[in-house]
Amino acid sequence: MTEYETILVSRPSQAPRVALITLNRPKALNALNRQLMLELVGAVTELDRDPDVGAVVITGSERAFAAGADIREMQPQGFPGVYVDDLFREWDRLADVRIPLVAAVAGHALGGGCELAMLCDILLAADNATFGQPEIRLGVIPGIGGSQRLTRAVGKAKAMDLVLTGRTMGVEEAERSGLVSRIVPLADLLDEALKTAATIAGYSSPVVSMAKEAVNRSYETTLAEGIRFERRVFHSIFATADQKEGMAAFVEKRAADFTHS
Ligand code: CO8
Repeated sequence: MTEYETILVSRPSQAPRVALITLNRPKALNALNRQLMLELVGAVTELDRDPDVGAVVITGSERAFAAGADIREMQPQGFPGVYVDDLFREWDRLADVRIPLVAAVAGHALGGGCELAMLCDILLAADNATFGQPEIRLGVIPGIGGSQRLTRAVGKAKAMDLVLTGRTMGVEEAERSGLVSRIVPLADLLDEALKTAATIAGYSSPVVSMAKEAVNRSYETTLAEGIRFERRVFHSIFATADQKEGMAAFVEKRAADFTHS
């Protein structure tokens, strides 16, 4: 496995077919600098191609999932540089992977940290998690999709409130607003995230990816197109061995043994 400096990648024994990525810049509250972005995107892309991995958990520390893009790194930059480098563009690659990403969020998830959590497919949050897009306080706006994904997740009223005031919201409000999938006690967060990921990884990988693709399609198209897309994908699944196995197992009253094919 590739060696990284800003993240830790492991394969926890209690969660078969699951990889765990831990953001690891504790002194900077996991601020997302360029190196971390490249390492994280590289690791996820590699895991996406690994047939032995069916889901990925991304987590931070108990104090911070990530306190945003690295302000110290951004501070000296000027327009031509950020434009030519297309600063933050790499993050988009996380939205393109087929493998499900489970965010296990504790502590601060601010700015780019909130945006990274929103790039994941399922967001489990510890009871100490806080969310916000405080960029306005720094004289900028969200730059990793926050103005778009937050608005789709929580609606215009709440997104405007957060993006224009820069205030932070607690986990209860975040769950009520539809940003968070589930709240979990801090002590159970990682176990619960690994369990969730292992459940997903136990299903048929191609079918899981199709389910993810179908849900994501709802963001990009009309209802009628989305429903046509879903039905075509649904029909195509009848060409998989896992559809045969899943339905046979139900009829025969036994557990399904998916082969991811
Ligand atoms: N970047 C760099 N370093 C950070 C960041 C950050 N985002 N957040 C925290 N740190 C560092 C601090 O500088 C400090 O370092 P040091 O010990 O060397 O001084 C260390 O982490 C610990 O932080 P604090 O002492 O501040 O810890 P507190 O517990 O007192 O406060 C907070 C925690 C509230 C999270 C506070 O650190 C904070 O407000 N952080 C910044 C949050 C923020 O504004 N995030 C948004 C960043 S901008 C962004 O994400 C998208 C930008 C899009 C721009 C688009 C351009 C194209």
